[in-house]
Amino acid sequence: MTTPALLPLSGRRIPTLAPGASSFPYHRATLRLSEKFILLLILSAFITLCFGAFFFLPDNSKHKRFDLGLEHMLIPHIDSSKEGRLSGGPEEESLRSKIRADHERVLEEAKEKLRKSREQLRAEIQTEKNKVAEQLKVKDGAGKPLPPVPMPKLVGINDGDPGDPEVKEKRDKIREVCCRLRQDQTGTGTFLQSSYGNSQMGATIVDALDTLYIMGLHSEFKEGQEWIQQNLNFSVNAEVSVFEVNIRFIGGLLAAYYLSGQEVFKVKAVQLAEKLLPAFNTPTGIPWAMVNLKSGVGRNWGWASAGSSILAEFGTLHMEFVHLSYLTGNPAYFQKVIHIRKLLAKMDRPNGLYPNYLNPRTGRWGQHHTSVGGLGDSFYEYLLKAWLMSDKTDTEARRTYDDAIEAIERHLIRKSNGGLTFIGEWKNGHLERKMGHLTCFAGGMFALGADGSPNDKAGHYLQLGAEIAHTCHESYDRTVLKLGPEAFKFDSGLEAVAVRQNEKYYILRPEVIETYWYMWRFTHDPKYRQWGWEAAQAIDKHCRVSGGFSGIKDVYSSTPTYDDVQQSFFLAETLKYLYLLFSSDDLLPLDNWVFNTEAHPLPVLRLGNITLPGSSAVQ
Ligand code: DMJ
Repeated sequence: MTTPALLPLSGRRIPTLAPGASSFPYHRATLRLSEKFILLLILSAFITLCFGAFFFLPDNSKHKRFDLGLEHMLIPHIDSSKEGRLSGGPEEESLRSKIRADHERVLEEAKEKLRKSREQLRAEIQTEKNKVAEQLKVKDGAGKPLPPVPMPKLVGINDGDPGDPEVKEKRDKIREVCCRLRQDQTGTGTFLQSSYGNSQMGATIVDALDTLYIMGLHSEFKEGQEWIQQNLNFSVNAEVSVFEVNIRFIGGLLAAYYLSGQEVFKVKAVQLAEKLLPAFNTPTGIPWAMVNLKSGVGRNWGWASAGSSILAEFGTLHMEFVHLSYLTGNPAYFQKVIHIRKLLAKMDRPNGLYPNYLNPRTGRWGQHHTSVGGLGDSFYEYLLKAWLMSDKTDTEARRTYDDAIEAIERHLIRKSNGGLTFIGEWKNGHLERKMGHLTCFAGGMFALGADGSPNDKAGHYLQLGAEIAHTCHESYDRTVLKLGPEAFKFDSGLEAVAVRQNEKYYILRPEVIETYWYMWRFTHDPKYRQWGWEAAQAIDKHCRVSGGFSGIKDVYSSTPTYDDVQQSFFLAETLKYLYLLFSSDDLLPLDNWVFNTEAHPLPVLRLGNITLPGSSAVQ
């Protein structure tokens, strides 16, 4: 008989037994099977016991079993150093109720989230993301205090008392305007509203700060400082002009820093400058005209020729950016502006003139229009001031200025039939015999640049400055209100008068008074104070309104209508230049201070022994 083969548990085949042979191997296999079965039973009983024990043990023993030293992270309210003291007493009870409360709160929050709209949730997520990004920036060092740098020699922060009581009286009246303006506008609550940018950015208050300081209005200045400390915020979803933000905000903050030594102004200036840097991300490094402060996306004005950037905008960054590199030790700012200069130096210039438009994608000029007024003006001003600000070591800037002015004199400056010197505009090979109020600043620029001009032409440029001052005074004097129009002609028998209705307005601009002040400083001819006083009186008589001062629409009409805007440059420039005109010359002497194009004074950097970061030398 054949015994069926048995398959042991292991699956190994057991040899078949012959009849009469010993059955031992068969028994051994049967026993092994039952042993394993019993072992399995014991094992499962043990596991069941352990499992049960886990559930019946007190809670704190469970924590001990899983103690990987992470409890302070997983359960933040457990202080591991006190763990040994938890023994089922009131402390443990309070811990339990805390955990319970936390769970309930999380549950509530989850329910709350489910009730919110998709947009709300998205906005919340974005806010969280921004917070994390800000924290990371702080970790990366963006929040670190700025490195200490030697303060340039600050000369002439004094009262500037003119001595002469008559002059002093006039000066006091100008100061009163500023003071009264502060009081009026506190009443109406408009002082913090800006005529530029959005209200969170407070253009007027930033632009006015250094004027308050120079006038000795220290409690008003302090108030402004507090507002800036608490409210000035650049993390706004706003598209701003790189140029305007630079000259008004960065210039204003830097001047306030140098005058007062208060760190907050420097820190804010640097924070804002960081927000402008994305504007330089163009194929050529010529910045976009506008940048969104939040997204960093840049673009140009729709009206600019062939998508171009504007000469007076990308060419009016140098002073502030050099100071930013000086104060932070970060070469990025300096590199951006020196790159612009190098790029311009390589370009062909029609008749030696700089067109107002340059395409930042192609690096080519747009329309061949050249102006020393709107769209061109402060580019020339900053070449001269870069040289002055570097303690006259930046000779490349001076050479570029001299070449540009030579071409301007050859092609743009003429005498009218009535003997008035004017600066026209170059449009596609043709001279337009029209001068803008903005162009009137050039009188002051020529006087400022006279010393140091080539071929000993200092006298010539001082004279040119005087002639421009005279022409601009005529443009005021030939109006009904004794305030200058936006643009005036020298054509078809016209001499320094506006023709078109849309050129007859006066918006509290400073350029003419600015030129009077420079001319006063260099000549001390009393007529400049007299002309300045005429303008001050006309402004007070015709532009003053209940909440402050307003632009007017027609300077040839005896019944003025208002535009209802008080430009921030009225406080930054017009009132400041008037005040300086009636002060002594030792208040902010021009050997030590250079005024940016918004009249914010920045100290001369004695670079003789200093090398700016990122440049082997400034030549
Ligand atoms: C100011 O903002 C600056 O002076 C700028 O350069 C051009 N002009 C305005 C005021 O008129």
